[in-house]
Order: sequence, then structure tokens, then C-alpha cells
Amino acid sequence: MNEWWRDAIVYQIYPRSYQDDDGDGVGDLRGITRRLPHVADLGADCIWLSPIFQSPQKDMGYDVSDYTAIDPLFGTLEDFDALIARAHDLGLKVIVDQVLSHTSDQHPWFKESRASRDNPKDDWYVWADPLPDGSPPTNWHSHFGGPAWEFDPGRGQYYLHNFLASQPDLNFHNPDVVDAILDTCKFWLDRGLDGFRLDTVNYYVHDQKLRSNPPAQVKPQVMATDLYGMQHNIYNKTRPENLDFIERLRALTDQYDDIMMVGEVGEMGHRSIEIMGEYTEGSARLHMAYSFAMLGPDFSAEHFRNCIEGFQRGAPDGHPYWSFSNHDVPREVTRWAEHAVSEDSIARLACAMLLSFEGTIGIYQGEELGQTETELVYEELTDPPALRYWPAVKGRDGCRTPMVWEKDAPNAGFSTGKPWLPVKPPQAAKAVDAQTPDGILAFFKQAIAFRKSSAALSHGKTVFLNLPEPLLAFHRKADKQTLTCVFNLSPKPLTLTVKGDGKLSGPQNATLAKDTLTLPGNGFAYIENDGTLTLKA
Ligand code: TEU
Repeated sequence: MNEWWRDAIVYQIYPRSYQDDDGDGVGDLRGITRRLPHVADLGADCIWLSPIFQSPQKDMGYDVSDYTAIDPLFGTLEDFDALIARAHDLGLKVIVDQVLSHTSDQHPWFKESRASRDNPKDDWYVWADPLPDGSPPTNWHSHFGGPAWEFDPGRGQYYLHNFLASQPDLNFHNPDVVDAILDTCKFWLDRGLDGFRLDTVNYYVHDQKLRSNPPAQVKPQVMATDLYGMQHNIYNKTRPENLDFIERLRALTDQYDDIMMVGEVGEMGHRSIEIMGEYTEGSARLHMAYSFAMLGPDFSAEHFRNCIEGFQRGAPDGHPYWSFSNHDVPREVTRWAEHAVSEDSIARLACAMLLSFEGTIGIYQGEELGQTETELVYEELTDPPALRYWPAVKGRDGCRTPMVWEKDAPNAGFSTGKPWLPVKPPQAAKAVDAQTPDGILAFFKQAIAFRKSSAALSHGKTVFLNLPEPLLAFHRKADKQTLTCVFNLSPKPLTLTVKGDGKLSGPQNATLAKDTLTLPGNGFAYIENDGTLTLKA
């Protein structure tokens, strides 16, 4: 068994926005294949493709209407096979997004299920009668706002949708549904891909007794309405039986060589770290998981320490996947701007921090360019929650605008047509061909190469040092190497006293003279030492 994923760098590609080859304004598989050398050059080991399956694209592919067909928008099965072959030639693994918790309302399964109360698929989705007063069966909220139930006049019943009404939830209590889903996964495994990113991995199973969620008053959500955060979502997701399905899926993937599954735990805060642990502990569940804990606004040293230590405590044998950015949240250079000296300095700090964490590392396309969130006006938006709740909800389009390749080419080289989301000057300015030899892209390559060359960074254990905010510091310890990693999370310069012998190593922007370490605002340092080095603020 080759556990290649353990110290991998995974690069997320958002196919709609990577490279458009046929000029229709939407990215495609051939475009991605053409750009794969960029990913290999960066030093990544694996690509994760956001959904490419047939879909009405109401939620940009996270609403699948045929699990075994490529959406014509992106190309054909042959294009997909060619992409895998090219990736493998370049030494890159390929995983695809599997959106199994819900389908599109255009999926033939749902069309059949909604047609009557007594058809072979009548129980494939979560149907329930209205309460006597006609209201929905529970108080559950949709993550995209409003009730999680939609009334269907044909059946005279409600169906469950944790996201859009056009994304009905499958009924995982029905064994036929589970078998059908496993079959679709088998289809792709037989085609030679290397694994799955599992969308909303804790949402598969709902409470069969349909109990209402207790009310809560928690922090508003980052991307959608705060309505969702008004209740403890304990009956609509993260049910104990959810693990039964995950174990079935793992048993299937274990019949193939070297498959990896990374689950998206749809939850923020500390509870999300616990779930990551539960879902990855042992060898019968997921290989790894990520949550939204590090994808939010919190940029305190305490927060990062709590995430990493919390995971270690909860799942000593589990494996985390850490990332700062993806297609659902504002890009970190913008999200953490209040802590930055400059865009450049926060991009470097974030890169250095992320690549020093224990676990597998996820990078989102454009992050390697130090990309910022794109400012859009209402007329340019496409994301359903934004269209519905603007301006209270800005939505996710700002992190989904096209990848920028050539600064001065039309649409920065993304497309010869009109792109589905605009390319704006601040983003184009960071194009691949505009990167300088000592720019962010070069820095990412250097940081990735350094991580790979260092046993301590790629698989060493993490031991935190007790330093006050805004300092995050820990040792990474492998057999023969200790690397002490220090980060200044504030824009103000700081000086630390160093006890013990050590020397600076790898990318850094600090100075170590005698027993004093000087960090500029957003500064960072890796210090090689014998494991006894201490730091004092
Ligand atoms: O995201 C899931 C998601 O948005 C929620 O789980 C939420 O962010 C979380 O609960 C934070 O508390 C996935 C996809 O990444 C997203 O693009 C899709 O829109 C969504 O699922 C529906 O498929």
C-alpha cells in the first residue's frame, strides 16, 4: 500500500475558471490538460477537480444530474481519460469531487421519485408530509437560506434540501440508494482515477425521526445567511449512521490500489475539528478530512494552535488536510487583510505557515499567485445565495473568477470568449507571466520544495511553544531533525530572545543574530536546531 497522500500537496482546480480551450467563456478539461505543467512545476502531487459531471450548473456543478457523464460544458469522457493520462505522465494524481449527499432536481432519480408516492424510487429522497397546519415537517434551515424543505404539489409532500431547492437530498436510509451511489463511485475508480473529494461528507444521513433542531445563537456564517447558524444542526447532519456509509465507501475504495478520499466536513469552529477526527480515525473511514475552521476570518495564533492540537488530541491516528482557501470562501489575502503589512507579505506569511503544518496541504488555484478576492457588482454575480441576499451576502463569485495566465492577453489568457465571470485588472496584474523571479509564485515553489526536502516539515510531529499573541511557534520534529517554525501574525515588527543553538533554514525574512530573532511585520523563520531551542517574546 502506497500512502502517497500523507505528505502530498493537493492543488484544487475549479474547472469553470482554469483554462477555456473552446472559447465559450467557461473552462474545460482540454484547457486543464494543457495547463498541467504549471501544476507539476509548482511541486504539487495531486489535483482535485471541482465537479465536472453532467449538471444544470445551478450550483456550478454541485448539482449533478448524471454521475457517470462528463458535462458537455467541460468536454467528453475521452478528454477526461486524456487528462488523467497526461497528469499521470507528469507524476500528478487526480481526484474528483463527488457530490453524493444531494442530486440535481433534474436527475432522473428525482424526476421518478417526485412523479408519485408509489414508484420504485418513491423513497429515494427525503419526503415527508406537511404538519397539520401545512408547514414543513421540521425547523431545519437550508444552508443557502430559508427552510430546508420544499413543497411539491404533485406528491402533496415536502422534500429535504440542505442547499438549494434544486438540490434535493438523497435518502441514505434506503439501501438501494447506497448501492446506486457506490456503483457510480466504482465507475470512476474503474476508470483509473486516484480518489475523491467528498462534498458535504457529514450531510449524507438525516434523522429518521425528523426531530427539529434546538435553537442556537452562534456566529453568523461566512458565506450564506446567518439563519443557518441560528440552530444547532444536529438532526439534519453528522448523524451517527453517517459513518456507516463512509465505511461502506472505504471498503469499496480499499478494493483498489492507493486510493485517497478527503472529506469536506461542512462545519466551522471547534466541533468541526472533532468531526474531522471522528471521520478519519483508524483505517476504516476517510483517509483525511478538512473543515471550514481555517477558512474563516480568525487569524489568531490561538486559533491555529487550537485547530492543530485539537485534531491531534481527538484523532491521534487520524490525518488532517489543511487549507486556507477554496472555491467557497474569500481568498485569504483579502480575508486576512487587516493583519497584513501588504498583500505580498500576507501571501508569503500564509504560504509559509500553511506549508509548515502537519498533515496534507491543500492549495487553491491562484493562491500560488497571491491572488486577491475579485470585487464584483451585482450584475456580474452568478452565485445563488448572493443573488438572493445581496448585499448582506456577497457570495462566492469573488474567489471563482478565472485563473490569470498572461497579463496583457484578452481575459488574461483564460478565454478568447466572454468569460462567465469577469477578469479584472487587480487580478490580471498577478498573472503567471507577470510574476517576478522573487515574486509569490517563486516563493510558493521554494516553500514547497523546502517542505519536501525536510523530513521534519513533511512528516515530523508538532510541539507548540508557549508564546503570546501574535506569535505562532512550534517545533516540527522528525528522527534526526528539528525545525522550529515561528510566525508573526501581526503587521508590527517583533523581537524574540533565543536560547540554544540554531540556524535559519529555508525561506525566511527574519534575522537571527546571537540570541536575538528579529521578525518584520508578517515575518517568519524556520530555525534548524537539536530540539532544545527555546524562544521568549
Ligand atoms: O460546500 C458545503 C458548504 O458550503 C457548507 O458545508 C458550509 O460551508 C459549512 O456548513 C460551513 O459551516 C459544498 C461545496 O464546496 C459548495 O461549493 C456547494 O455549494 C455545497 O457543498 C453544496 O453542494
